[in-house]
Amino acid sequence: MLIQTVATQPFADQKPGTSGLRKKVRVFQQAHYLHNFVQSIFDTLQIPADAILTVGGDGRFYNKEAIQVIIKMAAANGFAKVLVGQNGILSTPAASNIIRKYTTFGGIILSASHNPGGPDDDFGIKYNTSNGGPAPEKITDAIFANSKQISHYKIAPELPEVDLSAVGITTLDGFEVEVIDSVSDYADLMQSMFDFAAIKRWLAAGHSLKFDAMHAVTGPYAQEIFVNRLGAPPDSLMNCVVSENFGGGHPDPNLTYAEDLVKVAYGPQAPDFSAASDGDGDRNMILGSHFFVTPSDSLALIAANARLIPAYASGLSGVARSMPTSGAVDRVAAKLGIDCYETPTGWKFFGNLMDAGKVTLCGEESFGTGSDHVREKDGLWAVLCWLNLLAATGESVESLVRKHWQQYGRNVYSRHDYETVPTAPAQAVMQHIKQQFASLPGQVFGSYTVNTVDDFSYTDPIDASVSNGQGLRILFVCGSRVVIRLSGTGTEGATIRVYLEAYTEDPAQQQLDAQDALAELITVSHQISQLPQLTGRLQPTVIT
Ligand code: G16
Repeated sequence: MLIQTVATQPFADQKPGTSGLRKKVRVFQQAHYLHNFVQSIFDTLQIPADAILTVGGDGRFYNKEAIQVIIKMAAANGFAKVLVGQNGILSTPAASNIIRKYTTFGGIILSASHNPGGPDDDFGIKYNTSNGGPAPEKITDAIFANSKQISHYKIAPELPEVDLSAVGITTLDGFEVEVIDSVSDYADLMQSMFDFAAIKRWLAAGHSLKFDAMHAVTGPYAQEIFVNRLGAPPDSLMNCVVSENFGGGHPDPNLTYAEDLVKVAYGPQAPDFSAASDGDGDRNMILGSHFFVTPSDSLALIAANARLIPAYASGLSGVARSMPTSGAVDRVAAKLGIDCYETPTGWKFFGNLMDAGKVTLCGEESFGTGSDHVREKDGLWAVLCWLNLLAATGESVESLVRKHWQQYGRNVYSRHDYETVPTAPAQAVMQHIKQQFASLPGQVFGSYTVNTVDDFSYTDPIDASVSNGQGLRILFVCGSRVVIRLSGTGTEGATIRVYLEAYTEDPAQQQLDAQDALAELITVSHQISQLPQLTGRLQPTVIT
């Protein structure tokens, strides 16, 4: 096989963010841009002679072109084989499963997750290691270092384009590309974990389900699992045909962007259970009839009731949450007598804990929930957890959550996002808070007294690696808190995230809408951060 070495120049902006490199499609379309990053990944790896690479993406614009390039570069860089999802499709959790099930060397996932797709929108690429999880920081730092000094990349230019539409094997000079069914391995895994018979009975008894794939990758997975295997009526699915630009929408399952589903869930014919997933299928939103479940509560509730799910019938080894996620799951862990870990934002921080057997369930406020069945968060898994719990208890979504609050108290929670803020004022907000680190403790703002302020730092309990600068925390004497950090997944300007949390055992307070219950804390967060004054933004873009 002819292997060409192509001279190239470094790009300065290939630093992976919270979850891989995410940029506008047009940035990736620049000559050599994608090639440089892929070579920078391969240069960090010691690739053995029999190494297999898993490749797949969320079906967004530029997915198929990028896959052809990656196949040619994998061949030139010494991989023996590439496993690729049919039509280039693998949801992120399905890719993680393929890496683990077929013990491949690692995988490349093409996705910008919940960000919009299309020629003027976003694309992304990330590397997952052989445990199926996103590469840890030491690898992403090495990839970035390589990208800054790259001088050439290797490619097999004569390898023919692979027909991604047909399942099968193509061989060339000993190098193999296998196009695999994107759905069946994942659907089998789900069927092995949950009580499908009970969920089937629950559906057959007349309970209703609505799932919104937001025109993104979970469409074919939902068809197979909910309709083909669980017997849900076909109209239980909406927006389930994968489109390269996600129907022109923003495939982010929250109350703002999943508005088609929210209208149904809060409408006159509201189903018993509604859910949505994002661009690459790792996020989830859970709704009951006229009722929204925060991701933090969802994690706590799944943990509290996990024994009702066959895969977790023997209990949990421990749980973990990202720092900005509410402390609801901590209370469940305390009651169960298991450990609860607090990590920085980013699923990659859960990998070591899961590999070491220290945690079974993990979750993040950013609509991510998952377990050690793969090493990514998993949208459809979370949906199946809820369906299994509804079937096993006979309760409604709302009654399950309200009973949980009665038992554990409620961590009233909300996140306010200020999207596409110019970088300078966003940095100014962070600086303004940091400048007050010494003076804030003890200060009184209305009914809130500041206890401590810090910039969250994490030492991994398994490999002792340290991650600094993971978010500013303002902790109040009463146990409430405000966390402010800049998103690491946006592609335009900065997104400021403000996380607000207050704990209450008062049944009357528990009934309040979160925005009402948190109103004073929101005002206090503005006073301390000066966010409205420094950014000119008076309202968040998205409230969840
Ligand atoms: C990624 C990460 C998550 C993280 C989320 C939000 O999710 O995998 O762990 O919580 O980004 O990060 P940020 O607040 O920095 O935008 P996804 O679904 O975008 O891959």
